[in-house]
Amino acid sequence: MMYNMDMKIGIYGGTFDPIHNGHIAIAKAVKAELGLDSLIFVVAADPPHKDISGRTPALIRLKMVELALEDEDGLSVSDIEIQRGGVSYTVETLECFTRLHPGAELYFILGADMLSSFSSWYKPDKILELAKLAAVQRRGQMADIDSLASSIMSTLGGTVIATGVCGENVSSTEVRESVRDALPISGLVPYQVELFIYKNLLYAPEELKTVKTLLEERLDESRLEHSLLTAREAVMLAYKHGLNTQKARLCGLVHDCAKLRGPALESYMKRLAFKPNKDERQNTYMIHARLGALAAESEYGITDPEILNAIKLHTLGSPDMTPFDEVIFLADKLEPSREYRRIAHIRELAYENLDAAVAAVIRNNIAYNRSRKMPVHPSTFETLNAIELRAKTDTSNE
Ligand code: DND
Repeated sequence: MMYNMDMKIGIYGGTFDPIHNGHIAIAKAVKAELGLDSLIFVVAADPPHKDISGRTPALIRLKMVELALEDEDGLSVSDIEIQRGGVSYTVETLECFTRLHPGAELYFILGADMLSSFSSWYKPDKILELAKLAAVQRRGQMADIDSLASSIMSTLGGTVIATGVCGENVSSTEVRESVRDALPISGLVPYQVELFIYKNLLYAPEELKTVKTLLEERLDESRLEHSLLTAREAVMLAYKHGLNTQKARLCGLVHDCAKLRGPALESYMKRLAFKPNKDERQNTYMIHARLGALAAESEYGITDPEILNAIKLHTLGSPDMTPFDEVIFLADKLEPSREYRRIAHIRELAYENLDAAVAAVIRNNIAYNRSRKMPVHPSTFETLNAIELRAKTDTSNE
């Protein structure tokens, strides 16, 4: 965007670890209330008031802001503090923007928590010479921003606007803790940010990162991404159906740990002393399910029978699948990168009725195989009949 002399530019500084829906709603509301021509998120390299060493690298936080703002008109992101390096003093950032856009009117946006500590920032009087402050409230932590604004103006001068904007009660800490605890974050961050967090296993416990490192050694990039997204879908489905989300996430992540081909599969089977049965020898795509359960136990140290069983059943299913088995089966078939006819409908169904969704996936698979003149494994029909019957019973009991 071209900047004119008399433009009003909002500067929204933050650590954004990660950016959340509250930040975006605030930016839009402040922009509208103050009639700003543009609003720039500035990602801090090293915020002066927080020790973020060992946390998410600045370029990753920047990437998440870029993803979040992809479709947002009038909102953009700057890497000025990252380029500058060192401690991200706001005064230096505002000096840069003043040089870049001489004559523009700058507004620095900040939450009430930041406003209350503003007097102790580096060169606060200089900040107020360079920009007006625009303070926003935060639901659940309401502060008297009118008094704070008056007191700053009387001691330091400048202009502090107590806007009428109030951010939702959401925080980056809540997002990080929710991911750590395997709770859904879909309402907290934009969809693309959510997928990025899962694909990169950000904020996840160390044990999972160890699992990812092992998977990286075995699986190609797209299989690994599928596994990470299956973990995401498994969390969402398990949460919706009242099941253990931590177990579902781990199971989703490792479900394809033995999905190898050709010589790599042969040597993996040999290494784990796995003997394929007749069926598996004829349909080699089936091997990874039982082999995966064996690998999960011997290589990844997973002993939970519920997880091991769900890995075993995730390809073909079985007539007596438990809800946990169904969650993993469905997460594998419905994760966000999957695309096929009717997937949107089946996804919706999966959040209402697991049996009905499993039956729909199986019917879909049968139709697909038939259309390509590929055989359908005989057990599929037995499973479909049993699950369809259960789905009908579920609906008639509602
Ligand atoms: P945070 O890490 O606190 O921001 O950083 C705030 C900004 O202040 C950064 O640009 C810092 O470099 C700058 N700062 C702080 C202290 C000293 C100095 C500079 C100095 O130069 O000496 P977050 O990523 O956590 O959040 C971004 C902003 O959004 C913050 O102002 C926060 O208060 C606000 N916010 C909300 N406001 C209302 N409702 C919510 C909010 N969530 C975040 N739900």
